[in-house]
Amino acid sequence: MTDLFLIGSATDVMLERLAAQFTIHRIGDMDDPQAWLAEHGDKITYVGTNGHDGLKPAYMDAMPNLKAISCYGVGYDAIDTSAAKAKGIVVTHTPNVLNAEVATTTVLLMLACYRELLRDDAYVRAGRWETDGNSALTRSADNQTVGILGLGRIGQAIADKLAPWGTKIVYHSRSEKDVDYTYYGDLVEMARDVDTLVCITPGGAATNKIVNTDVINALGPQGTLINVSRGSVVDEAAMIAALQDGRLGWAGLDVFEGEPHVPEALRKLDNVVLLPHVGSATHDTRAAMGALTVDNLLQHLKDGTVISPVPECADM
Ligand code: NAP
Ligand code: 8YV
Repeated sequence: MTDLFLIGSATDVMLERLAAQFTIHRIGDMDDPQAWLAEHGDKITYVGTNGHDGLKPAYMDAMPNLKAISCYGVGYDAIDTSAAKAKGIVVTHTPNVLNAEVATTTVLLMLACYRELLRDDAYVRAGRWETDGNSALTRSADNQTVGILGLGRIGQAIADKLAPWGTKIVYHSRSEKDVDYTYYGDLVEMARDVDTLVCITPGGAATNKIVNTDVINALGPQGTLINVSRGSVVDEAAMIAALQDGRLGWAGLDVFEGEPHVPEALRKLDNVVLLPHVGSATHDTRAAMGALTVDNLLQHLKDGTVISPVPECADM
């Protein structure tokens, strides 16, 4: 049997399919993974991991015969793809199969912010409807201008899902796309012109804190910030300060800088909706992501090719 090093969680179906072809070594079962790899690393030829945990450079170095890393997720900023490619290791991920789910999560966060879903749920539970009468009015989510930061696969799915709300879509990315939406080369300028800014770029150095104080101030007191990309994309301290002093109106967040840690100051605010990075976390979508994660490994085992390499490894 071929040896697979498995990082993070996997569904039962994934484990069953993997166990039929691989001897699985789960990092979660190891007291000291680095010490385990020092002894056994040379027999590992495949790694299964996810977008959060990635693969530590020291672990990659300790697996001299590694052939492929399969990432259970589309984002792979926690994997050093340049180092992998230089060693001849192909990296795969799970694009497209989660587009619709992450778009649904985005719309969910946006609607929850606009219609004060959490406030009004708490109002009913506290019995205040009976004692205090109707709760305060909210903002309509109809006919808003939404700026998408990163109009890629998921960004386009978000734009599609917002169409029934009469949304005007504009976007910012490094390059202009062949679409009918207005393109902004300047993120601050776009933030100034929109009601809601949706972040859905990859994480990593190129997007680190690109939603900074200037962008947040431009979005303004009536603005809503939705982040479903990576916590690193938004300057979290600047965002919290702006939410506290009213320079930013609302935030709907699925991702955080130091997740699973969410700053106490953010948890105390009532103009935020907070989710524990569940953008793609439904049984159906995780099944599709899991199937692609395993399919990539099994295909490589069979004939040395993969189905969905990350762009950097597409020519390998
Ligand atoms: P994608 O198709 O590659 O789209 C990414 C978009 O971001 C592209 O339009 C790209 O356009 C733009 N972009 C990249 N770097 C940029 C930069 N420095 N400045 C501005 N725009 C930039 O990726 P996807 O499949 O839509 O996934 C996007 C990301 O969503 C993932 O990488 C992951 O971080 C996140 N995600 C989160 C969850 C969740 O559970 N919350 C789930 C899935 C994915 P240009 O190249 O023209 O700039
Ligand atoms: C998952 C994600 O949380 O695909 C991504 O980039 O962030 C999410 O779908 C994660 O990768 C699954 O482990």
